[in-house]
Amino acid sequence: MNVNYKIACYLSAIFALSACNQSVSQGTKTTESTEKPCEPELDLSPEKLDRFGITNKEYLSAASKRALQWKYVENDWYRVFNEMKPLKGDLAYEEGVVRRDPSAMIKADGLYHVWYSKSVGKTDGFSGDVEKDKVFPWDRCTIWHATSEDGWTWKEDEEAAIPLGEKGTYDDRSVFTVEVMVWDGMYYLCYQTIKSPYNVRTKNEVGLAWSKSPNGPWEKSKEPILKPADNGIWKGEEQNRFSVEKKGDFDSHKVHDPCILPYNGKFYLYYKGEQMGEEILYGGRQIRHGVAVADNPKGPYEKSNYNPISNSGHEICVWPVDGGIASLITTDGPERNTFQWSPDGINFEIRAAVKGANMPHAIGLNRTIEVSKDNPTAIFDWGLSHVYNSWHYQSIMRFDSYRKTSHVAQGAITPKGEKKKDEQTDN
Ligand code: AAL
Repeated sequence: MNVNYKIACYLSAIFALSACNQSVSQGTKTTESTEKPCEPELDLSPEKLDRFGITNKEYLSAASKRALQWKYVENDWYRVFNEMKPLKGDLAYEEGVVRRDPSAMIKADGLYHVWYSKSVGKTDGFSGDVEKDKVFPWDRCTIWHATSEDGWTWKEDEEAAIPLGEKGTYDDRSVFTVEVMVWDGMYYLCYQTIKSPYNVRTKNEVGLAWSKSPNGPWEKSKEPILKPADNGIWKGEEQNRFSVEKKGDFDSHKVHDPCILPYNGKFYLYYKGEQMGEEILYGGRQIRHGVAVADNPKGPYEKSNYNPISNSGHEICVWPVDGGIASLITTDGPERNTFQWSPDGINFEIRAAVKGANMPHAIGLNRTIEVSKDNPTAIFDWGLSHVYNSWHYQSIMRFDSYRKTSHVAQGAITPKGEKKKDEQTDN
């Protein structure tokens, strides 16, 4: 028996993963196994078979086998999102202005605070002179701050919270997609950075700024706190991001959407990685998530050996709950539109699917809402996200959602034995 195959069977038995009927690929050579295929251990108890409506355990379809391996099938994480609603005051939609990628919302001095990317003017793309043009809506952005008493009407500061760095520095072209962390009386903003020129092959990094007050002034890190892996090789000189000799790690091109959470006495910097030579898989972009851990908020951040920690998702949306870290996986990959949870900040499992309709894709979580083991997704009651008014202009809007744990017709009896009254109270 091939050694790799033996190991795969052993691991699948331990973790009850589906490594069955597989062939083992070694470089270009693929060996069909003649051994009896290894099968994951399945719970075939009468209760389990009855719950999943499986009539005959001798005839298990691939779908039934997968269902029997699901780890979490309860409904306590499920959410339904309503249509997003416009904000008022300075964050109402403004023609000619991009406001996007809001940070989490926090409360200080009785006010809600949010930070976001802001730029002006339309997007030119990459076909002209990238030294002069605006290549993306998030190009030539600075980071702005606004406050609100009620989360609806917002007042924007007169000046950017985080301006561009001086010419020649790592953040001289754009600073954007910001997140906030409050720790030990200090405020930290982490955000994406671009150094000019902004080409399709330009590497994207992450910067950090800190202040004693949410109103600044902010002191910026002299160097990025996170960089893409340096082990991919471009093919040729043309500005083509799909053409590579070697792709390198999952984050060899860009590190994006940073979000730092204090966790287990350390600081976990979650981020999205983009790989050189990105592919389209499962009908979505090849986007993955990673984490880097530090002893101090300012770093140094060390990438986890377990990266990538998600093979699906897009913008990072993570929050602590029940002693672990939860994550909303959106947009890309086979596990898109799922809530996931990990007991250790690294090993995430699916807890629920989320209805895609109305689901915001660039969520700034409302960190003023408390979550609990009993209502782990309460943090989605309301918060901020952005919408594309057009490719050129985006604006920040307010989302809200409600918990849904059963599917009951109006006036009928709920699983808890109560009468259902209206659409939004069937939990
Ligand atoms: C978003 C985010 C990052 C990207 C761009 C702006 O969806 O993933 O922020 O750089 O698009």
